[in-house]
Amino acid sequence: MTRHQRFRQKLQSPLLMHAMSAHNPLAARLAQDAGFDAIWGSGFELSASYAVPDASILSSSQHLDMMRAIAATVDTPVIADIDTGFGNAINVAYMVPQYEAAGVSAVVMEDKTFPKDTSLRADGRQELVRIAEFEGKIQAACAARRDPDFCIIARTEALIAGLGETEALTRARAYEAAGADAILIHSKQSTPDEILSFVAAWDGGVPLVLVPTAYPQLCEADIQALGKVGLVIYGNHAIRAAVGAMREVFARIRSDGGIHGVDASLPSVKDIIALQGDAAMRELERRYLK
Ligand code: SPV
Ligand code: MG
Repeated sequence: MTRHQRFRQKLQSPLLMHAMSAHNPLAARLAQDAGFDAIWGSGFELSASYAVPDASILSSSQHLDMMRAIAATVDTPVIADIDTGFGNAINVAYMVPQYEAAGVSAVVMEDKTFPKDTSLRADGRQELVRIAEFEGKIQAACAARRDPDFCIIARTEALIAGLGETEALTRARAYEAAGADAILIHSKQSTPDEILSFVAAWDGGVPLVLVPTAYPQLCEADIQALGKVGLVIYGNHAIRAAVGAMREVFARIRSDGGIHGVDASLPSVKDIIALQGDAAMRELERRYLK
C-alpha cells in the first residue's frame, strides 16, 4: 500500500488519526519515532523557525522545499499546510502537483484572503474569500492532483473570523460539494464548546479535522467519541517544545558559566548522530567504501 493510500484509508476509517507538527526533518523523525500517524507540515512552525510571522512572509518554495525534505526523511504520511494556496485558483492548480511530487499525501488549504494572518493571533486580520472563490480553489486542487489517493482538505476559518456556526456550516457544506476529502474546522476559543456544537451540527459525509491548540482539554478519547472527526492535528507542539528546551538550557549555561551543569541531562551526541541516520551511512560504508 502506498503512503497516500495509507493516509486516505486511515482518514476515512472510524479510528481517529493524530498528526504532529514539524518544521524540519529532524522534528518529523522524532514525531514518527513517537508513533504519530502523520506529520503536519505547519506553516506556523516553519515561519517561527525563521523567526518571522505566519503571515505569508515565507515563499511557497521555502515551504515546499521543507515538505520535500520531510517527506524524504520519514515514511509517515505528510500533510502540507498550504495556507491560502499562495494566491487564487490558478496558483493552486500549479502548486498542488508540486506538493504531490514532493511526496506529501495531503494538503490543507484555508479560506482566508492572501496574504493571510495567523489564526490564533489576538486581534488578527481574519478576512475570508467568497464561498464561490474558495469552491473554485478546491475544484482546481482536486483537478490538479494526479494520484486519486492524494487528499485535499478544505479548512474554514469562519469561526476564527467570528462569523458564527451557520456561516461555518454553509462553507463546510459547499467545500465538501466542491470535492474536499475532509473539512478542517478551526476555533480559537479557550473551551471546546464552539467546536463541539459545530461537530454535533455537521451533517456532511466527509470527516472533520480539529486543531485543539486553544482548547487542549479536549483529548483524543473525547474527540474519538464524537464519531465525526477523522484527524486531530497538534499544530505547534514541536516548535514550542524546542523553544522551551532551548531557553531553559541556554539560561542554565549562562548562569552556570559553562556546560557542566546541563550536559548529563541533554540527549547525547551519540543520540543525535543516530538521528542523523548513522546506521544507514554505516551500511553504505560497509558496501561501497572498498
Ligand atoms: C499551522 O500550524 O500552521 C496552522 C494551525 O495552520 S494554526 O497555527 O493554529 O492556524
Ligand atoms: Mg498554518
